Amino acid sequence: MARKKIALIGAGNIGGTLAHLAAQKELGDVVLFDIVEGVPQGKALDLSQCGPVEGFDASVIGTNDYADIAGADVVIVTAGVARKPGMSRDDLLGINLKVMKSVGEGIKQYAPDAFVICITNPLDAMVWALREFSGLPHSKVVGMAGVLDSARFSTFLAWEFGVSVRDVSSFVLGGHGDTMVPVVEYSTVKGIPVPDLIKMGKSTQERIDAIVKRTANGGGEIVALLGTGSAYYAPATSAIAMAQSYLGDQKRVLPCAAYLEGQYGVDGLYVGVPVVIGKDGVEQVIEIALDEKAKAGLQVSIDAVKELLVACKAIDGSL
Ligand code: TXD
Repeated sequence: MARKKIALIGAGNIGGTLAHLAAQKELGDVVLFDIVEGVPQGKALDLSQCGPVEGFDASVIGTNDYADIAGADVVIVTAGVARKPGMSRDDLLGINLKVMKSVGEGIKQYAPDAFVICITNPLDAMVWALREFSGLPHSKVVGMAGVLDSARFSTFLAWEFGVSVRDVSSFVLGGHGDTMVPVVEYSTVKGIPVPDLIKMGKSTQERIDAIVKRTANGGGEIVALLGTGSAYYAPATSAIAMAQSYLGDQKRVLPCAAYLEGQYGVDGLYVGVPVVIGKDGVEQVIEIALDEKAKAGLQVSIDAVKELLVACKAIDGSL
């Protein structure tokens, strides 16, 4: 059977890490694309030379030509620029929107049957724009944020309770970052909900509230420590889990930025919700009952996404 093909658009920190993980896990042959000449080729050569040591046969090539992504099964998009000092949120939006336009057109032309995972920020708006520009079905274009946010939440909960991260399952909804909504009632240690663990004296409401806050600021905490750039190991591994669920038809339940058509009272927006990812892409959106606090939190997220889409449409009249 021919190997699958994984195209990575953007060969920066996350793109390079994605290429390494995809090759190591033999998800398929890897094509690393960037507009900067030399960087994807250099990283691909370096990564190819991991093969003999790590024992993978996947090929890794670097390119500046979209034609090389032809027929990709999965496309993961990290292309764009990060916000720099002096740059407004709208400046960033304008730049990355243009990037999504070129990436979307490249995917439309060369990989229209791919499952597309967008990582570029501001995530909830960029995934929407990428879908618009690519014209792919909504079920085949998703945003990665929730897997990362819930991984951060689970890490902190495991530390708090002194248990294995494997026994922690945490639940987040909504946008990426500030507007994320961690749902504590659905977060568990081996099935025991966090509120019950508080009742059992394993933690306190105050400590859990602090963890929720730390999770929402999880990206910012790393940016501040690094001084330059943002997190890339956990963002990359999160997107790989989504790609694996698609390629292996695993039907994992993963929180992703997915297109809603009425679910959670939202129509026509990408919002972070639990979905089932299998061979058809997003196969189900799981709609859970929310209490008033979570509903209000989700509404804040939804309003923030709506605002971003208005700004996108003002910048690009074709949207
Ligand atoms: O949870 C999440 N979704 C995120 C999102 C978590 C962490 C970081 N998140 C965002 O991912 C971050 O704000 C950025 O928007 C992306 C990528 O982060 P990364 O750390 O990989 O950024 P880099 O290292 O700056 O890489 C971006 C690459 C760089 O090599 C550019 O040359 C390239 O994108 N680039 C392009 N590639 C293709 N096409 C175009 N037009 C283009 N423009 C820039």
